[in-house]
Order: sequence, then C-alpha cells, then structure tokens
Amino acid sequence: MHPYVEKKNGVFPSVCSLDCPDQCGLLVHKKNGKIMKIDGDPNHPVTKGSICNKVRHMAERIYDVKRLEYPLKRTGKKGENQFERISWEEALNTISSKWKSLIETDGPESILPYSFYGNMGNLSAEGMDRRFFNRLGASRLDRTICQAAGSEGYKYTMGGSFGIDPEDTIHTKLFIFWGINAVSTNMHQMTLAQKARKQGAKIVVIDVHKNQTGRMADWFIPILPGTDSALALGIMHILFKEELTDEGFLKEYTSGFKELREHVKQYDPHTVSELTGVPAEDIVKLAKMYGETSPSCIRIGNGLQHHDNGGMCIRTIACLPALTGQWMHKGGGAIKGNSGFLAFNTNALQRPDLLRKKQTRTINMNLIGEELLSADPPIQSMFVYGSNPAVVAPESGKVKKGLMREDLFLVVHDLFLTETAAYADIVLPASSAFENTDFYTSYWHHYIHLQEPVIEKFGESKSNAEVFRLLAEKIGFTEQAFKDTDAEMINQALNNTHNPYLDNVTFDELAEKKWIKASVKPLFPGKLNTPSGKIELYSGAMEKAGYQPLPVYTPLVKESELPFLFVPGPNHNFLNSTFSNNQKHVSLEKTPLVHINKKDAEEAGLSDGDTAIIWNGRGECELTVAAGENVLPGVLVTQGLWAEDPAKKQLVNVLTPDRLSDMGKGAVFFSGRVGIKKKERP
Ligand SMILES: Nc1nc2c(c(=O)[nH]1)N[C@H]1C(S)=C(S)[C@@H](COP(=O)(O)OP(=O)(O)OC[C@H]3O[C@@H](n4cnc5c(=O)[nH]c(N)nc54)[C@H](O)[C@@H]3O)O[C@H]1N2
Ligand SMILES: Nc1nc2c(c(=O)[nH]1)N[C@H]1C(S)=C(S)[C@@H](COP(=O)(O)OP(=O)(O)OC[C@H]3O[C@@H](n4cnc5c(=O)[nH]c(N)nc54)[C@H](O)[C@@H]3O)O[C@H]1N2
Ligand code: SF4
Ligand SMILES: [Mo]
Repeated sequence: MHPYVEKKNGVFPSVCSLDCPDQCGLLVHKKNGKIMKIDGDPNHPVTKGSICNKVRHMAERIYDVKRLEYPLKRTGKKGENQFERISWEEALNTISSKWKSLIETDGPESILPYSFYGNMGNLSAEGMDRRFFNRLGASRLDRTICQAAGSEGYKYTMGGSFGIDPEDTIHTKLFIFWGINAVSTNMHQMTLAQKARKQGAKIVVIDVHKNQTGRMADWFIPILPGTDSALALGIMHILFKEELTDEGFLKEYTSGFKELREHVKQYDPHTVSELTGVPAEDIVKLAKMYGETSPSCIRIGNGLQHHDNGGMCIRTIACLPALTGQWMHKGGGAIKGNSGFLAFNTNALQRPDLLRKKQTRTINMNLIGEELLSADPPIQSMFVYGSNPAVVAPESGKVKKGLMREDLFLVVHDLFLTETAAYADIVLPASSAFENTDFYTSYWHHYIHLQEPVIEKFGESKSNAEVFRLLAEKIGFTEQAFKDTDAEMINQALNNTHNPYLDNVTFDELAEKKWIKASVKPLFPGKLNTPSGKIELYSGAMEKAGYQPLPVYTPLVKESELPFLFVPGPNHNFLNSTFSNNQKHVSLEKTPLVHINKKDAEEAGLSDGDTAIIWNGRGECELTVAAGENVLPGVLVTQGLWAEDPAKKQLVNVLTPDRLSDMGKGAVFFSGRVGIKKKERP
C-alpha cells in the first residue's frame, strides 16, 4: 500500500486529473481514510493555491452514492439501466471469451476501443490500453473530438503545439481571448491577465457569446460564428497598410510575407465587417491596438475550431503575432496549446510495435454513430473508457441507434453508470485518479506532475492500466509490456523522448519533487518544426495537402435554410459531461439556458423563462429562454453537456452535425443550424 494511502489522516499533494488546461496542483485533506476537502496547493508555481469550484466539490463526486463499486452485467434491454452485480472473474471471462470468438469469426478489427481524456493521466488515457489494443490488432480510434482541427491548422503555421509560457504573460500588455471562455475553462490564464491588468494591460475578448469572460473584458467584440478568420485577415490588411508590421522579424523568421501582403488587400474593413458582423471602425481600432501594443498575447480557444472551417481559422489567427514580431518579446505571441513542450516517448508508452506492422483500420470518434450503424465490416464490440459518447459525440440520435444494436457487445469502464453505460453488456467500475499512480503533462503550462494514490480504491474499482493488464492475461498475451508496473511505464515514457525540454526527468525525481518544469526556451530566436524552419505565412505543405497555401476565409457549410446558428459549448460547473450527474454541480449550474437576441426573441414570441423547442432535421431539444444582448441576431448559444433525463430534452448533441472540419477530421459542434419556437403548455 502506498504510504499516502496508509496514513488515515493528513494532507497530501496531488494534481487535477480533469481535461482542463490549468492542471492544478492540489492538496487532498484526509480524515479517517477519506477525503474531507480538496484545496489548491499554494506552492504550485502557476496555479498558486486557487482551484475551480468543480474540483472543490470533487469529494462529493468521489463518494457519490451512485458511484460504481462492482462489475455489472445487463439484465434488462439495452438502455433500460437494469444490471446485476457480478464478480471481476465473471466480467473478464465474459469479455475475453466473447472477444476470442469474435476474433475467430470476424477478426480483431471487429473490436473498437472508444476513449478520451476523462482522466488526463497518461497511463490512464494512453498507456496499457493502447498496448493491449495494439497487440489485439483491434480497429484504431482517431481521437479527434477536441482539438484536432486547430492543432493541424496551428501546426502548419507554427510547426507544432508550441506557444508562449503562460507564466510570462504577467508581462503582457494586451490580451486577446479569442474563442475561449477562459473564466470557466482556463481560469489561471484569467488570473494572470488580471495581474497584468494591474500593470496597465488591456483585455479584449472576441466571442459569439458575452459570457463570464466577455463580461470581464475591457473591450468585448461580438462576432458571427465561424467568421473569425475573416476578422484576422482584416487585421492583417490594416497592419500591412498602416505599416504596423515588424519587417525585420518578417524577413528573418517567416516565409511568404510578401505574398501575404498582396493577398490580404482584398480583406478591407468594409468587406470584413459584412462577413463578421463587427463594425468596420472596430476592425480598424482593433488592428491599430494590436499593431501598437507590445507584448501582446492571443489566447486561441477551442470555440474556433469546432466549426467547418476551424483548422484554417486557427492557422490564420496563428499568423498574427508574426506580423508584429511579438514572439521576440517576453509575454508576446500566442497560446493555442503547449503540449509540444512536454512531449514524452509515446512509442515506449503505447508500443505500436505490438501491432506487428498490421494495417488496421481507423474509425473517427466523431462519426461513431454512423460507424456503428454502417461500418463495413461491422463493429461488433466496443470498449468505452474515459469518455461518454452517448452525450458528448455529435448527432446523438445516430449514436444511440448504434448503441441500441442488439448484436453490439458493449463494455463500459467508468466511475458511474453513464448514459453510454446504460447500453452496455458489461460495466466495469473505475477507480478515481486519487486512487491511482499516473503522470500528467499540462497542455497549457510547462509542468509535468506525478500523481500518487492518496486513498484506497473505492469498492472493487480498478484503474484503466489494471483492467488492461488483467485482460491481457486472460487473453493470453505473454509479452513483458503487459507486466510492466506503473512506475516502469512512467520511466519508459520519460526515457529517450527526443524532447530536449524533458531531459533527465525520471519517476524518482518526480516522486521527490511532485512537479518539474520542462526546461523551455523561447521559440525565437530559433528554428521551428515547419518545413522552412520559419513561421509559414505561405505554406507549401498546405498546398501539397490540398489546402490554400495562404490563410483564407471560407464560410460555414449552409446545411439548411433554418434561421439560427446553434453554438452548444461547455459550461462553468461541469467538465464536458463529467459532474452533470452530481447533484452539487447540477444545483450550482441550475438549468440549461438558450441565449437569444432580444429582437429574435420578440419575433419568435419568446420571453425570458419560456421553454423553447430548438429543432432541426436531426432532432429537438428543450431549453429555457434567456433573451437579451448576449448574442447577435441569428445566433443561439447554450452551455453544458447536461445529463440525459427522460423528462427533459436537454441533450444538445441531438442537434449537432457529424460532418468533419476542414482539417484534422475534427468535430463541428458549433456549425449546425436550427429553428426555435415556444413550447406551449399542455
Ligand atoms: N468549466 C469547464 N472547463 C472546461 C471544460 C468544461 O466543460 N467546463 N472543458 C474542457 C475542455 S475538454 C476543453 S476542450 C476546453 C474548452 O474551452 P474553450 O477553449 O473555452 O472552448 P469552448 O468553451 O468550446 O468555446 C470557447 C468560446 O468560443 C465561443 N465560440 C464559439 N464559436 C465561436 C466562433 O465562431 N467565434 C468566436 N470568436 N467564438 C466562438 C463560445 O461562445 C465560447 O465562449 O475547456 C476545458 N475546461
Ligand atoms: N455539444 C458539444 N459537445 C462536445 C463539446 C462541446 O463543446 N459541445 N466538447 C467536446 C470536447 S472539447 C471534448 S474534449 C469531449 C469530451 O468528452 P468526454 O471525453 O467523453 O468527456 P466527459 O463527458 O467528461 O466523460 C469522461 C468520462 O470518463 C470517466 N472517467 C474519468 N476518469 C476515468 C478513469 O480513470 N477511467 C475510466 N475508465 N473512466 C474515467 C468519467 O466518469 C466520465 O464519464 O466532448 C466533446 N463534446
Ligand atoms: S478543473 Fe481545471 S481549474 Fe479546476 S482544479 Fe482541475 S485543473 Fe484546476
Ligand atoms: Mo476538449
């Protein structure tokens, strides 16, 4: 037993496991062997003791009466939520014998893992599971639901997920929070911006919704969904025209600035205003502010890339700091994602060699509904862990139909009986991150953390790594890869990383220090991972891949004539669908709202507090009306991936399209069209 677990009382260091850029250092307070309280660790260099309300109330989730304690097998029909307790032995035997027979009749590709970052721990999310499914030769999953489009777009411009060190943003003089609801989703970047504001920095927020973050801004700029690349090109137009560019930087560290200068002449303020809904004078004012303030930092959010044109949009915005040479100034540049600095040895962790060169098919997680219904040859079994596709994947109607398939053998490993688990044949209880050993690498700050278990495993729950070790044994895999301990796997992942920023970090050193900062250096002066080694304003690689080599604006797909664009993002008190089943968090969030412009509300005969039916060809949803000036006409915004509740139609993904974005095969949750009408009382 780990010494932290052995001690019944005390305060223990930990790290937040949730899919959130902040990756806070935590202190777990224990009494009689149970977590009493979770606080921020005041010694953590970035998060400095403050944490969000969600995780302050995490203990209520850990000990929720609904938490799974034992393996279950289904006794009722799929979706009816009727299960009975079974032993681990029976659960593992059922899975392994079903899979062995499927492998014989249909081949291993009839089995599909489906997972995401419900637990950001690298062992949990991409460790023993990957080894196991590689060795099995199962279908592979393309994990594209979150940042695929933007990461590809950013990479074309900047060569990888590298931005500025958030700790440097205390020096920043101008923040542009662009398509990010940072107050809810990256609170410590907001704290840093507030600190900088005390030294005179300004905060600009560009969003389709004036939410908590917009309300904090010195200047909030509302924009029409999916038009941000046009705004960025309009800013470039003015920067070049007014000679606010840094010619020295452009010559030394970028390629294609001459072509770009010519190209953006077409994006004059009048044209851009028509496209974006931003007044021409505001475009000019913003461009001048950007051109004249240094250091400036653009925090590029996820909202931009959940659109049909998301990849190009982020590729375009990523060009901006180069025009004014911001990368040369401490606190200047952009942050889209910083995972590149903490890249570890994924081959050693995931062991693709266990596939033995087999060319297995890949299934895109955003198309899971469609694929369950029509993949050829069919998916006969799916193992879901660390994700809740019935709620989070686009076109929920199709996803459910797929999960309902009588002949689909579904296994779900989770802490709770999620909406997805309701369709499972076998449900396995997962231990929480506080019960496991794992290592964590933030995608925003530059620290790597070790998580050591602080409490005993809940009931009979097991970690992801344990489950796949046991399954490997049952199936009869004898490789050493399946016997490696957690500590061994962590050392393998940290060894030979080809990442100079992570030199010499080991498990033992992490165990001693709890967190270690990657030895990062500023990107410039220096060479990037792009083909030219420079920031690619013109990208030959994009041209080769069939994209426009220069940044452009492409309108969203007009999927129907319905009058509204529908933007269903995450909310403040849940983390995706996590916490949507915990009473405390639901009571903090109250009820799902649909924000509509006053004018549109009047026309539709809707007032505050009405229940509205939001609908399209895919389905319908019922939300409470909030009419006002928080969104532009023609836009509806709602927040939160609420739990399924038969009495309330609040599954927003019933309405979202399962098209794929321009790059990275990403999800386009925010590019769907809908109508809205009042729900008359019966
Ligand atoms: N509290 C909380 N924190 C979270 C999460 C959560 O669910 N809850 N989820 C975590 C995860 S997995 C992720 S990926 C991140 C996501 O967090 P963010 O990066 O903040 O992304 P979103 O919340 O999806 O969208 C950000 C903003 O983009 C706006 N937006 C949508 N479309 C457009 C557009 O076309 N143009 C512009 N300018 N703005 C647009 C939305 O109104 C929203 O305010 O947060 C993480 N942190
Ligand atoms: N409409 C709309 N849909 C969206 C989004 C949006 O903005 N709008 N955002 C999208 C984005 S950015 C993302 S990242 C996805 C996120 O989608 P998911 O990754 O599915 O996230 P969650 O809904 O939080 O589900 C995570 C699940 O993992 C479980 N879990 C936690 N820890 C462990 C563990 O250690 N082991 C196992 N086996 N299970 C564990 C949790 O209990 C929870 O049920 O949603 C996407 N869906
Ligand atoms: S969810 Fe984010 S802000 Fe909240 S404790 Fe975890 S890392 Fe920190
Ligand atoms: Mo995400």
